[in-house]
Amino acid sequence: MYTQAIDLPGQPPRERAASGASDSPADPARQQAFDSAIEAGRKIEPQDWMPEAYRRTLVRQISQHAHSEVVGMLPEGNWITRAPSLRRKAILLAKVQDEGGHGLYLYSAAETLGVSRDELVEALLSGKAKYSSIFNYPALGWADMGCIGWLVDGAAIMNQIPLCRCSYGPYARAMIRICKEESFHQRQGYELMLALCRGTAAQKAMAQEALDRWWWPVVMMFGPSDAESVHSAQTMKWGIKRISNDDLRQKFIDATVPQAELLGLEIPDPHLKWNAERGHYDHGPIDWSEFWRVVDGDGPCNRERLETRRRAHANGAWVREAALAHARKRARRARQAA
Ligand code: FAQ
Repeated sequence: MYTQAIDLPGQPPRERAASGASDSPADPARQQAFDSAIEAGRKIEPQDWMPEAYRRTLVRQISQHAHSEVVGMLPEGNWITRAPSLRRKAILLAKVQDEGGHGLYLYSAAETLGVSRDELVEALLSGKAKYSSIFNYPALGWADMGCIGWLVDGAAIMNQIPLCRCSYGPYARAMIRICKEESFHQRQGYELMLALCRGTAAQKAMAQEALDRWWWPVVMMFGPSDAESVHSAQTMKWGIKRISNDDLRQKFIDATVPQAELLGLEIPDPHLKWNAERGHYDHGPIDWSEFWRVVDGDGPCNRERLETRRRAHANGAWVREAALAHARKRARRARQAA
């Protein structure tokens, strides 16, 4: 994986890709063109003028998303060598590779906004950048592979489908492909849960125990309640976010309860109840103190996850150096041949 922009000799340094981004309110015509595009549902592309705050918000969200995909490889990656059959191993391997690919599309989408891969990776490794809280929980047993696919990918799809309509073109297009792959991920997780739940009593107990641990962290994945969400109002105005955190959380719960019933598993929420008047499930209170503790770096695996990423990055230094040397050599040869 390249983590550096390649500035080849003789070429000017790479220009900021989103060259139109500006803090200056000076040009009302450009602001007007941007506002009209957003209102009309037209995509904003890297070469278009955009307000600096819009650019920064996208860099924040897309890079957090990319980091989540990359750190998200770790809980499942730990289980590849312990998969119980060749079929399960092949599925898990493919899924984890897909998550790595999602990270790459998303870093590329963020780079179109004028940040370098190096800056983004450095923000993750230094602990400055956020990534999804969910990946700071441990995967303790094989049933966790089912729960991650069924619930974590299920929640990810719920959040990402509306992002396919995001106002920023490169992000929206990346999400279309990612959602197709996430759909396979969710289905393989549910199928794994189904196999466990139709298996022995011990296998079903494993599935229930994993659901008991993953349920609330997944419910929290959608982010703080709408009342506490600092970014939602503006990102919804800009057409980046289309559905609020609480509404997505509700959609996820409504879709997941019947799936748990089919598995014969019990969701660990004594307050969970169908509310015919609202046409939705009511759920119990969310422990937001746990959510913020994990987001602020003190979850069960935050330190371990960052250390693993730092080690992997250091161990991959020789690959990046070799790839850059190869690219320079090819560029030199191309110039000589010209
Ligand atoms: N974890 O004002 P809001 C996946 C932060 S991909 C950590 O509501 P916003 C695939 C938030 O950043 C999962 N931090 O923020 C997979 C902000 O902090 P900041 C990732 C969180 O941006 C499956 C602050 O709280 N998906 O699972 C979380 O409007 C299996 C205030 O919050 C995406 O990133 C959290 N859960 O809404 C991979 C989707 N929630 O930046 C492997 C794109 C909130 O001011 C295996 N992102 N925060 O310092 C989004 O849709 C949004 O960014 C939200 C948050 C909904 C995550």
